[in-house]
Amino acid sequence: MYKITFLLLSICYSIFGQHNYPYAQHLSTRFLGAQRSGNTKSWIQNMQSKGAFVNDGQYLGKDLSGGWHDCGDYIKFHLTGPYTALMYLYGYFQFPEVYPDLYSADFSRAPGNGIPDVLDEVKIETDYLLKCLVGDTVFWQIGDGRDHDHFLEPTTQSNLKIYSETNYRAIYFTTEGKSNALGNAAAALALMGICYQYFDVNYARKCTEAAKKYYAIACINPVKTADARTEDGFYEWLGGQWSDCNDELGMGAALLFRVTKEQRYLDEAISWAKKANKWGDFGYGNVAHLLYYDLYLQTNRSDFLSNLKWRVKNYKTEPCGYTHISKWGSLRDAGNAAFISALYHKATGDSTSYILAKKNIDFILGSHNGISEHAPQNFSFLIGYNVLGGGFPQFPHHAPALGATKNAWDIYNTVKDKRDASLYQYQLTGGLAGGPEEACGKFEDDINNYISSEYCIYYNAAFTSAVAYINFQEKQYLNPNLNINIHQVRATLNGLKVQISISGNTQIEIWDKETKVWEGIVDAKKEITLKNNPKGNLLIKDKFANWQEEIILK
Ligand SMILES: [Ca+2]
Ligand SMILES: [Ca+2]
Repeated sequence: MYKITFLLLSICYSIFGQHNYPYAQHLSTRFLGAQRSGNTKSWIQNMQSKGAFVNDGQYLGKDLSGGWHDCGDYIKFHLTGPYTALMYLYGYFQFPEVYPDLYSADFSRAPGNGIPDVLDEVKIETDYLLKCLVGDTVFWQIGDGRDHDHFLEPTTQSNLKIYSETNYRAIYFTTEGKSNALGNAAAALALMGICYQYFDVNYARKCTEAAKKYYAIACINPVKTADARTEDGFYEWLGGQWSDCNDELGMGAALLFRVTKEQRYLDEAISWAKKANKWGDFGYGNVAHLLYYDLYLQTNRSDFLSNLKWRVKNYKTEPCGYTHISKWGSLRDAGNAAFISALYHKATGDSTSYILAKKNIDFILGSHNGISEHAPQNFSFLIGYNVLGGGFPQFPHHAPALGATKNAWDIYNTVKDKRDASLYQYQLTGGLAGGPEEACGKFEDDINNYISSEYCIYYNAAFTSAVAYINFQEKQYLNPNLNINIHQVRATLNGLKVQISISGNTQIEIWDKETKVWEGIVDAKKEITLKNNPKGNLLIKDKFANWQEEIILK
């Protein structure tokens, strides 16, 4: 006889059609939890650990811990972090209906904390942006190239004395300019000031006040410093056509107008927008097209819509099904193209732009006939998403996922040479791969290939909002009021049968002591047969919503 433990959960997903877009949106949102720095309960560190890089700022007498690590490394940039926050938030701002609340900020189990998970995730970064503004000074980068000499898990690496023989990381600060980075920070905080007011009005106000200050500092000598990125050397290619900061300043001003209603912000936003780079790509160096969209909504001016239209109508798709723009981070670009096309569709109803957006998302999720040896037919480039059954990447260039506490480069080389994924300590669930290096070829799922196989916060950013738009458009809402039940466990000649019912769908695992005995997606009612009789009580886990429950066997 088995005593059954009943479980009621506020969780569900829905499958509509071939892909499971709500599930993809959830995975790509929760991915941000792997990038958390400081003592912010990253799910890719031991939860018992006291965090990593908790002493950021300490030698200046400041607490600059928290925020997001950039990619598979541990540097914190004001260029990419706030941009990422802005992209995630803008989707929520435009279609909040499709954003679920499945967990709390520290990944405690469902039913969540009453706050959409996307806001829980973004608040990690906005908390950090608030800390980094001290009086008239902004601390705009923490850590630098010395970080890349090591590949250890976060807590271990944060104890290394690699910064002038200390473990106090380098901190870069300014009292003017850095306008692309600070403009993005102003935009992200202003939008948080709008989105968070329904959950904590005081926090929202704090964000708004900080946004004003970031914007003011960014406006001091903006041209002089926006392209002088010699200190860090990572994003220095953002010189040239990318050095334009009119787009980020405009975005900051446009969103400040939304939250403050002070006319000067709108006037300034329009003035920046006129000077922005409308012929460029849309992405983390250039948010001009999002600015045009936002100003079109606010002013109804057709010139802004025309600028947006030019960008969208100049996207092409390759024969294999997606928009390929550059070798490095090609799926980041595909996600960007999808999001800006989705917004154009929202503004105009233009069906070809919606089709383009969806083609890019579908490609990323596995709708293709094979790209390379490592990306066969139906291979999904989003880790953990395997709805079409073609698999997903196993070898991310990502130090926290590798999780080495010592001899990291030895382990790295073994993973590379023997293609041994079992040496990773964590699955980088929700991470979006850099992608194919050629239009329809050369994708290497390889820890040693940081072009194909790096994973960054700003790769997932616009992609996630594009997926959310598909959910919005196709009414694939996540309903947080449905249940999962374990309602029958019985022994048979073929093994133990566990029957589970669920109103939507989720991915679960069943564990027998230390051994995973089953995993898969459960939707509606499912009977799972375990081949061997369990040694003890079974544990059923949903690692995404972070709950587990014992099935007590007597
Ligand atoms: Ca939540
Ligand atoms: Ca720019």
